[in-house]
Amino acid sequence: AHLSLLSAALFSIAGCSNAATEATDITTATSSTVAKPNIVILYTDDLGYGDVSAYKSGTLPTPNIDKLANEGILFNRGYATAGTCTPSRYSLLTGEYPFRKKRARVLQGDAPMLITPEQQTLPKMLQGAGYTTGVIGKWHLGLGDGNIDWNGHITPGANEIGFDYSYIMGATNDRTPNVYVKNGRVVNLDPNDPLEISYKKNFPGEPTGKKNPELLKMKFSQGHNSSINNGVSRIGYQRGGKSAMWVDEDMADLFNDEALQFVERNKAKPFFLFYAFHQPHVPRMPNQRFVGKSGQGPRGDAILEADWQVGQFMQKLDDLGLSENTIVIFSSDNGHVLDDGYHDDAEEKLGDHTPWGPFRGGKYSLLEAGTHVPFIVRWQGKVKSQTSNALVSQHDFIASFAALTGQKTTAMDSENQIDALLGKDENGRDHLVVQGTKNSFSYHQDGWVYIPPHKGKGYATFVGNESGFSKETQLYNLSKDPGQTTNLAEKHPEKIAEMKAALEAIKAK
Ligand code: NG6
Ligand code: CA
Repeated sequence: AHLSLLSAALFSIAGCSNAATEATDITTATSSTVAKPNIVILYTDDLGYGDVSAYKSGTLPTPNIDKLANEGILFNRGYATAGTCTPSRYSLLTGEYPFRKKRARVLQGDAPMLITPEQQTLPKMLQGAGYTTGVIGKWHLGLGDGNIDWNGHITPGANEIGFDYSYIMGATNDRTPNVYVKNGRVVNLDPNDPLEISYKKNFPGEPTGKKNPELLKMKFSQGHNSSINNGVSRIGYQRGGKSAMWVDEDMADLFNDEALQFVERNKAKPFFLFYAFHQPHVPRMPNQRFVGKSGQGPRGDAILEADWQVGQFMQKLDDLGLSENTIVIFSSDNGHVLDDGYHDDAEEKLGDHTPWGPFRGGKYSLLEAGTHVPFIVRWQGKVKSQTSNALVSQHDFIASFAALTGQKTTAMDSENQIDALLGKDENGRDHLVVQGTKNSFSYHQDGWVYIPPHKGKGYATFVGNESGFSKETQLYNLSKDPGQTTNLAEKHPEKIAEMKAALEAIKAK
């Protein structure tokens, strides 16, 4: 019964009062009585809270993302579940905290598929609701069974965990293989030039960044000294597959075309699109059209390019008359980083810009800027323009959209926060666990954050972002001190005890 009430509530948001009166049992309702808007997640890679000008803390203009925010809900307290990519994406797609999955940490390009085909996922759940599902862009959740033949059918992959269509970069733009994989097959591969991948050793005679710096157009600062493609050395080795190798400067246009075509193909039926941008992850190599445009070097230019993609995508929805029937979410997998392995002037040309917003830390961090990310939801004509202070997390999408579309979820950590996500509830979650690197945790509750003592350096090696690791217990009152300047642990032993117990209980679940 509570489900039908919920659907009635949603239809009152949607202004479809006729549908609300018909919605008796949402679980068995026909498609005309359940809300089935298209759902799109625009997911950036390493974009900081302060990188979106709608948050008014940086100096880089992102007009298209801001427009999305102005027409929808700008969340001030939106989170990824981890300070790096793979674990955040794992959570977003499965509704599970990453610590529940052993291998949910930054994966190499030959790592086996992390999500098993038996697991429930956001796209699979939505397939059950009649959606056509697609993923375009960065994957980084592993592929295959541990013994991939890159020249054959690569499986299990995105298609086996709920995506009807996939056009992906398998890992990251700084890792081999530097090829796109479409529905389990490498795109543009010449069978006479088979692709081989290794993360152990180089293939004899192949150049590397370390041996052949003269071949590089962008120099590495740390790691990233292995195989070279397009004048950039990467992590990992590759040989062959030359006709399939990507050109970094064309990647945005390619994903943009793919995304627009996906929408065009599916305009007549409900679709879910996970559109995972590669920017501003390293190597930052935007198209020539954006070079020099930000005044902040390649990192800023890459963000402007991503902002352009957002604009193109929104225009397409408008052109097809889909804006009022599409929920668009914009977020990032983790916070900002400047030098993440290449000399690209990110630090030198930063100027007054503050990608970390008002927060401490950044990518890899347990502190706020690691996981407190841009978070925008727009449902044109259905949800009022507003800012929200509700605590929202990406791993709640699965339970929330299951509730919206009349499906069930088995995801153990995901909460139905559809009211918060659609601007009807100002509170959202009352607690949240987020992860830094090395199995470290922060626990949020009622505006406070507790960080247990953790071994390790206070700064991420080379990168320089604060890790948040400390021998001391940390406790911050985020509602008064978002910049985490004052550790209140000694003042509130009772709060520490309570939060510690709550965190342990969630971990033990
Ligand atoms: C690190 C890489 C970094 C980046 C990161 C993954 C080095 C020195 N650093 O190991 O450049 O690729 O992994 O980033 O190799 S993420 O956003 O996909 O999690
Ligand atoms: Ca990332």
